[in-house]
Amino acid sequence: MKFTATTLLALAATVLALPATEVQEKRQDDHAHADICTDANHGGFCINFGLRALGISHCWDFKNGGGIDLTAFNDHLSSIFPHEQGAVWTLYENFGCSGRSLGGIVAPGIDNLQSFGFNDIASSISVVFQ
Ligand SMILES: [Ca+2]
Repeated sequence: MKFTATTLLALAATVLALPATEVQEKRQDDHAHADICTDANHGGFCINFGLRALGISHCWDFKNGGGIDLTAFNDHLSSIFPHEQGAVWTLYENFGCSGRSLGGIVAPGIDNLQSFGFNDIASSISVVFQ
């Protein structure tokens, strides 16, 4: 097979471009997921909640907004079950990731937030990959 100079340059450009594309896709798809529930042990009302893993800079309030209504969880969250290994979740007492917090929540999660003095308290949430 015979390559022209143009073909070789095009191949080289393609190879060089791949890593940058992969990094960009990874960032865009950098979501973590967790089942969040209104009662202990996966009880009550649960949803599979996905959140961009950007830490406190992408704080999410348990209210109606951003295309999802999480008001049912505000001051009613009782158990949380992260899906991805390496994702570390934090719950906060108030909106805007403020007030008391309960961090270091990792898979398989917490069956009863009462054990950590955080039952029916959380009003916002964040997550990072570590
Ligand atoms: Ca609260």
